[in-house]
Amino acid sequence: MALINVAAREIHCKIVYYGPGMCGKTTNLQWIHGQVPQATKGNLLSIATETERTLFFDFLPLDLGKVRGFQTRFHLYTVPGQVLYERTRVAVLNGADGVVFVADSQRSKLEENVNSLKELARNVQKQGKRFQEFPLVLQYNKRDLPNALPVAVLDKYLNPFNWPRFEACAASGPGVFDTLKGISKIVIGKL
Ligand SMILES: Nc1nc2c(ncn2[C@@H]2O[C@H](COP(=O)(O)OP(=O)(O)OP(=O)(O)O)[C@@H](O)[C@H]2O)c(=O)[nH]1
Ligand SMILES: [Mg+2]
Repeated sequence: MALINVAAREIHCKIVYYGPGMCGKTTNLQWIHGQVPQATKGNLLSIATETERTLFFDFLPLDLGKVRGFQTRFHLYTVPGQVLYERTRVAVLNGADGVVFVADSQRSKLEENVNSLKELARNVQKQGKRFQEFPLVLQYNKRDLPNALPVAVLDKYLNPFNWPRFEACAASGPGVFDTLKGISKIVIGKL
């Protein structure tokens, strides 16, 4: 649940980027960090192995302006995507106000995407929430690659509930902010 500090007139929201290994979660945060003005962001904290795979999470604090006189502070997190880190994902997911599920559009990654989404559903349900009603947007990343599946195919396998979904190339930027705006709108709408 979002943390509301009435005295300081601040709302803190936690957004988690979830998805299979190497789908581009960290790249999303790096792009956002590279684009937003200094005054509105904190430092991007990344804890990665030497191969740059996320070990625990990446963290980026952002100020997204005012909602009814309250300053909204967004805390963006990524999870480590490698299968064996599920316990870390559960911990990072805890208390999330919204999730961006980043899918890797490549044909060879379809099964990994499906498994990761199923795992997410399980973990949301374990927190006592209904997955279908959970604030979530999908991002189909790596649209630039020649082996990217058509969006209609990804929709068929990954979007049973018609979540808002965005095509992106996180490495070069297109779609990254549309995705962030999409989830922010949903999270703020729920406050
Ligand atoms: N071609 C292409 N490559 C991308 C895109 N987005 C990310 N990548 C590359 O995919 C690789 C993995 O990206 P990361 O952002 O580290 O992936 P991650 O989801 O954080 O991976 P884990 O931390 O291991 O879970 C990197 O080499 C990125 O440069 C994209 O839109 N297009
Ligand atoms: Mg990462």
